Amino acid sequence: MAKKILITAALPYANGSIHLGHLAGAYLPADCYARFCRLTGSKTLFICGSDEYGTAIVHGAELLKRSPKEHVDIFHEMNKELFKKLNIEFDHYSRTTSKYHKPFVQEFFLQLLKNGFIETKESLQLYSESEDRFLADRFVIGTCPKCGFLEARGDECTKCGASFEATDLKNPKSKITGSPLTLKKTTHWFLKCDLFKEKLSNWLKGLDWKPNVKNFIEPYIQDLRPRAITRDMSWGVEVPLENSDGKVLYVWFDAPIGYISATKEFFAERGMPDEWKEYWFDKETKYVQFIGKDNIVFHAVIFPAMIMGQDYPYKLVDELPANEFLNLEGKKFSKSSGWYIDLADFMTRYPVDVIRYTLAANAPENQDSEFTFKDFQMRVNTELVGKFGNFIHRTLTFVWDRMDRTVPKCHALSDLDNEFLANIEAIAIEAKEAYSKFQLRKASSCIMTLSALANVYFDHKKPWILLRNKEALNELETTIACCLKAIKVLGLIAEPIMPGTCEKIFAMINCSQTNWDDCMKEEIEAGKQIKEPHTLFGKIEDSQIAEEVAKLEPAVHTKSEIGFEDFEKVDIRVGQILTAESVPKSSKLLKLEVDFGFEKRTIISGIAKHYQPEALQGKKVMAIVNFKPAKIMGIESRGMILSASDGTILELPLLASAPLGSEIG
Ligand code: B3M
Ligand code: ZN
Repeated sequence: MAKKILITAALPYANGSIHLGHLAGAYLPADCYARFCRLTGSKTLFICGSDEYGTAIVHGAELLKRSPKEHVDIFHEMNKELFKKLNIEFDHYSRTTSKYHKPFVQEFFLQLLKNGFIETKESLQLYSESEDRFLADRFVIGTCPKCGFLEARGDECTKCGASFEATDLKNPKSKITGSPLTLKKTTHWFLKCDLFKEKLSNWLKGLDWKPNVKNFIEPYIQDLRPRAITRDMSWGVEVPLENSDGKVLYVWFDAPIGYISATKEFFAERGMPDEWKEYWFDKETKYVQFIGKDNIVFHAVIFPAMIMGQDYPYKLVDELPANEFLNLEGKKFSKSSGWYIDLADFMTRYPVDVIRYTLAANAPENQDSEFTFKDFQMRVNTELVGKFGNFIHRTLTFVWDRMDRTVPKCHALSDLDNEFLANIEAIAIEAKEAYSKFQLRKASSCIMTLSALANVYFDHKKPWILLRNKEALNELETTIACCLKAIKVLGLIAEPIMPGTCEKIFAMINCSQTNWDDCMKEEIEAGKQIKEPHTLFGKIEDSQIAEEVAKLEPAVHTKSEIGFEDFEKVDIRVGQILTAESVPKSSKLLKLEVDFGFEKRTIISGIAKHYQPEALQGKKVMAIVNFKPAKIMGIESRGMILSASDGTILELPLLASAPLGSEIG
């Protein structure tokens, strides 16, 4: 292990609360790794913070009628609190609105400019005539230029993971109003990413990263072009140049620099203003960035290029464990459609460590993985309660009740004891290697393998029988001493994943948690008293799981907000159906003659599957009368009848006595 380790986890946007997917993809693996590094005695620094600029924030704040600052203040605190409850132990959790951040970002920009890596260009950017402003990134939706997904964002496609400029989208529209956008000239600063192609390629060749990361970025580097790093808006780090009013740096330019500014803040606040350089300027530092796969390009290409263009020797990332996505019961997590688990609420019902363990055991390391409630219940009931908790509890209650609460001596070892102890050693080595390679699935399975073996050993040795035979006292004591050793090692190898539980385990066996190697070497002193054992986990009932599943009702997605002036444009009137007949060659359409009092009109309506023509005669309905006339199956239709439908059932809202032609509003 390296002596000094710098760990960062992607800065979450302060635009919503983090969910299980974020936790599984970045924060839990990072926290487990940080805990593991601390356990092995490496000097470890674990840095994170809120990402507080960018269009996603401005958009989120606008929707909730708050200022961006009010908005980020709320979510920064909320996420910080959530991380604390989840036992994600950052050394420092900062934010990009911190006073340390802006000067750092501006300095980065100025050095890149001085070194010839930034150019200004007048270019065409997307402009909303109706909102009278340029729109970028998350304010824009359109068709992905790579995969054709219809709802790609202005800066990335959530379907295929492509990253691009908003102007690359086909049919770009305003996310707010849905109206099409035009192109308008504006001046921006561009990072000449293409100048770094060779350097990036050579650097990447020397790295031993997961194929999913390398395969993704190699072609990306070959295709690098200058990239706009400024935006026309007011929320962000201002461009530090004259005549740049209304321009701020793009959020993906400033955010990664947050890793450095947060480190500086951490040490500055502890009275060591230059100590951050011990991590960022020292080649001996091992720098590990934990991210989700959607953040690969910026961490593996753009931020490294920005660093390569600096005069100072900032560390480039050494390891980039980019995880795939975690899905929920077969679908993507989506707060807006109700398909998500509210973490704060979930933690009121289940202990943090069972959540951490389940996520670690299902970590989306090499492919997308699933969180399902059935699996959650199985992990808890079968694995944590049935294997891990059961072994620890049966051993400790035995010592407490039958052996005078005292740690026994270890006498001569039988073959079985030797085999058991060798297995404990081997599994601990395997777990150590798994943690050092960011393999949480493997580390979790080591915990369960050892628990299962230990239960088999206990069953085989039958200490409750040995107890009855005075001559077997040595064998009994040796058996229990071996079991206590197994508990200690379980407490060690599970610590990065279940820190709270392992603290309890160590307290019960009356040992202090030391570092990895010492813990493996030191025996638990014979003659020492243990503390009263308590069960570590409770079972999850089927009824609880059923309740959780029922909560996953997808919420209704309403259309984007409109003002009264928009509604006023729609002219809805009361009309009476005079005649109705089916349209030849169509199973869906009916041709209606409707009397609005001031005029009779022909309207084609798609209600044939739900109404017999004769049943409609004389009915008073509502219709939009200023709808553009349209030719449907060769017939001109002048209006649209309103109906209620959930996609299966359709019903016409009918009026009783309102006069023909009355306005609906
Ligand atoms: N906030 C993206 C995200 O939360 C972004 C990460 C920044 S890391 C410097 O997915
Ligand atoms: Zn796409």
